[in-house]
Amino acid sequence: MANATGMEIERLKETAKAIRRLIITITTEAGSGHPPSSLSAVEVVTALYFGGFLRHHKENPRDPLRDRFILSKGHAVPVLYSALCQAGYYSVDEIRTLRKLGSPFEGHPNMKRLETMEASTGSLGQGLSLGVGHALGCRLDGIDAHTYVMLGDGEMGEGQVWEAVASAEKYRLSNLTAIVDQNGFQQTGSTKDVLDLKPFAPKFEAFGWHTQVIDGNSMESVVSALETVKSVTDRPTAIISQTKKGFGILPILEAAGDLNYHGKPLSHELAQQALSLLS
Ligand SMILES: Cc1ncc(C[n+]2csc(CCOP(=O)(O)OP(=O)(O)O)c2C)c(N)n1
Ligand SMILES: [Mg+2]
Repeated sequence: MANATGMEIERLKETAKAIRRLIITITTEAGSGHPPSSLSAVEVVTALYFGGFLRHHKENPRDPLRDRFILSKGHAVPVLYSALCQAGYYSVDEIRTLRKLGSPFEGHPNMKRLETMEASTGSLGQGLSLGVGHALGCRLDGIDAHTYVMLGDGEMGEGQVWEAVASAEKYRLSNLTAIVDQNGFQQTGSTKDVLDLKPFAPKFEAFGWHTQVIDGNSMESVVSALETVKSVTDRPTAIISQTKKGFGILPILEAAGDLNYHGKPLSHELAQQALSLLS
């Protein structure tokens, strides 16, 4: 979506809202899951799938020529199921089976159950290494495809992430983009309190990556950052996406006195309130 018009941005914002509604609906119905972790990532996932950045085909999800999106913070998979539903891959009824016994819509992405899942993630720290593999593999096969990996800010404390950061630069993987969903929280509290890694941008830059810091809940900023990524042809790219965990339903989390609200679905009553906020 080079030079996205105001109308296109508005369309993406409406799509983001619909995806947020689906996230609330399916996690409340499941009675478990991670709605706030999913909600912070909505603008990025929406722009990738609906803004023309991620080449994907409903008819052939494993097309070798596809671009890849790896959700390394796999617990946020309701955002991905909801985006794929919105894109017509799955019906609402299908994704409503989230976390139910026998459903392929598991609590974390399972690539053996769903061919739209690029990687089986959930054990944090591994997705960027998988992304390096995809990016290298595509290059070796002469495939002009881009791999995007989304990581959590808590996840950045995993040592394996930094091995992947170093190796991506060694191979000058300009077909790889890491997106850090910096929502300020992880499982047990604020990311700064649990393990304060200080600003991410200088670290990526020190490893030789092209790096942008953006407001990740602003569709305009996300679209513009993804456009910039396309112009970088000599090294891997990082987007530090500063977001709010639970973006879209913050008044509800505030009223509940828990801005992290990690790993908890909304009650049916709170979900109704959330859906009217998102209408
Ligand atoms: C290796 C590993 N350790 C611990 C966990 C448990 N866990 C699930 S979510 C989470 C917090 C992740 O925080 P962050 O990466 O910031 O993602 P957010 O939920 O904030 O989007 C943790 C520690 C895990 N899934 N994998
Ligand atoms: Mg986080």
